[in-house]
Amino acid sequence: MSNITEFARLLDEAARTATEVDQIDPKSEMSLEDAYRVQQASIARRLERGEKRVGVKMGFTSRAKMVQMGLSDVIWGRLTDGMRVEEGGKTSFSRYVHPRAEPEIAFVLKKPLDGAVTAVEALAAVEAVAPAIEIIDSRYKDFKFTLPDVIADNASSSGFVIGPWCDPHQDFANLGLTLSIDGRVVQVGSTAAILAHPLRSLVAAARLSAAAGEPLQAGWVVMAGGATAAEWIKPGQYVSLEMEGLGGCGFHMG
Ligand code: OOG
Ligand code: MG
Repeated sequence: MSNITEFARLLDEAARTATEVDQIDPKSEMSLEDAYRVQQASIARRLERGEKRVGVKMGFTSRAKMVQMGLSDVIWGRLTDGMRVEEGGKTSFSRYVHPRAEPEIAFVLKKPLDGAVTAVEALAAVEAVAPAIEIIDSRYKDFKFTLPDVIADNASSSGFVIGPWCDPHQDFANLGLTLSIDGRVVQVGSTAAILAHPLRSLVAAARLSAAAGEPLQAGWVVMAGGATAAEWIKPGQYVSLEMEGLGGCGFHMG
């Protein structure tokens, strides 16, 4: 379908050049399958430019995020190495249209996870867990979108920062966390906000990725989704996350 290729080109170019675009499906007429086809084709363009696939991000896995964006279906997107921001490092504001940051927890896998798995099976495939910050940046004007829009736009995925990798055998079901900007706490929450247990997000990632024909691979990172609402980030700010028991991470928005 040429529409799919055309929307993929539009959204990939918008992301590449940090330029906002009109919503592609403001009336929500596109099927979710087609929206994911646009996402896949858009990421394929990044891979053709030499980026490497490194994992999956989950979206709308907490009530705080659903309420903030007015959508309630769990979505997912594809992560590439080009989206990685070094822990404690700097990312340039010019790479984004209107970035926001949100506190998450990340998994890295030591085994593939294919299809329907239990939480126990999912945990057995986890090499480590880490506190993480996602930088989301919708390519749509005013950060406004329908469900097909945001899926096509790779679930607003733009950057991710990962803190220290920790033993996954500690209990990470309900860890307190704070997100700070320039040292001022702006969001307080818990990993329990993520589907009541972040492992549920990994289980969903395994199911959805396999259904798309791209099962989770050993070495991939899975971002579990924002535990709180996201915060706007301005140039010059330092954004940091502290998570009970796991430590923290941060980045400069240059
Ligand atoms: C969509 C992405 C949602 C999350 O963690 O819930 C997401 C958005 O809010 O723009 O990344
Ligand atoms: Mg997120």
